[in-house]
Amino acid sequence: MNENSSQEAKRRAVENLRSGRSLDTQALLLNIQQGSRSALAQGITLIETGHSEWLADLPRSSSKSIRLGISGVPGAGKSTLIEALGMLLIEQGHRVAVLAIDPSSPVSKGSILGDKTRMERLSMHDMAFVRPSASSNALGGVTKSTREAMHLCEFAGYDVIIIETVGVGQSEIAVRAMCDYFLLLLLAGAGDQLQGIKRGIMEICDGIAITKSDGDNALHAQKAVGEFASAMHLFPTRDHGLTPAVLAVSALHHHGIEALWSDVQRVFRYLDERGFIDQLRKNQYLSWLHEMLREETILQFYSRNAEAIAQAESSIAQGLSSPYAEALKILQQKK
Ligand SMILES: Nc1nc2c(ncn2[C@@H]2O[C@H](COP(=O)(O)OP(=O)(O)O)[C@@H](O)[C@H]2O)c(=O)[nH]1
Ligand SMILES: [Mg+2]
Repeated sequence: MNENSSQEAKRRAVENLRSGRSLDTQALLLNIQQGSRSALAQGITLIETGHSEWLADLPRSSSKSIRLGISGVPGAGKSTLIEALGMLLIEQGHRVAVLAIDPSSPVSKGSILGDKTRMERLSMHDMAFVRPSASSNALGGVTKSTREAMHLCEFAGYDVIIIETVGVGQSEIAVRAMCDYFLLLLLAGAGDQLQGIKRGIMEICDGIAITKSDGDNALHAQKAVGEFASAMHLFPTRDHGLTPAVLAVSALHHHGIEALWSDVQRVFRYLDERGFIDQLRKNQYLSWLHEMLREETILQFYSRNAEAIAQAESSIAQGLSSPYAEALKILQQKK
């Protein structure tokens, strides 16, 4: 019953937003388009708190930004690399947006603050937008809010979108589906190199960067590059036929960052020329449609049948009826 009333509250909030505040969101969209970073941040906050209906006014994106996903365990050097790469891209005239996904909420609070300081130069820069999102707060899931935030960033004129994600699992797969290039960061000398890596993640990445290739670690990193490069041939080739590049980088010493970006561009160009990028964008729009339909259908169903569901809950709790019988009864009601 609690569930129903909170869903009802969300519905009401959404209704308010639709009717009363539609003018505000028009203005918000205009400000975002004109490059206001605070408007963009506000827009993403709305999305993350479950208010994304106003995105109906967002024109379909015609921009072909480069979407780069970066994954690796905490401490692998993601944020430091993104800062270095982001600054390089800005020098080249790009506008860079960084969205971070961290599904582990209590732990992430600290690391999110850490990220903010680690991307200090980038987040201060006029040509960059850094959002260390606490997406655990996001209603409707990490994927949905990140995808919507990404589109909003593109609407705001950012032409490189970097999505930082932690760990291996569901969020990796989701981010992979959203990105044109998926980069896996690995630390040399962090235990059993090949054995420790999940096959799955190797099969979905477009490139591997061995991080912190500097000082005493440089030799280890070079060795790891050789090992991984030959190991890549043990994996089936990606459906587009490219073998992932393996590179050594040092974000601290700005080593290998240009080479990394060249590889991203190489892969993007290859995919674009063969129509893969357009296909990817189309598929994303389709899954966006279906996710929204699913979500809205569930909300509507629960709201329409609130009374019957409450009755069913009570008779199941009292042992008078089975969930199966009650569910059938509700589903068969004509409304
Ligand atoms: N020596 C060295 N240390 C690095 C490099 N990149 C990151 N680090 C350090 O590794 C730690 C974790 O980096 P961070 O970027 O926060 O990793 P994240 O958790 O993957 O985002 C920090 O103390 C960084 O200073 C690098 O290229 N060389
Ligand atoms: Mg980080």
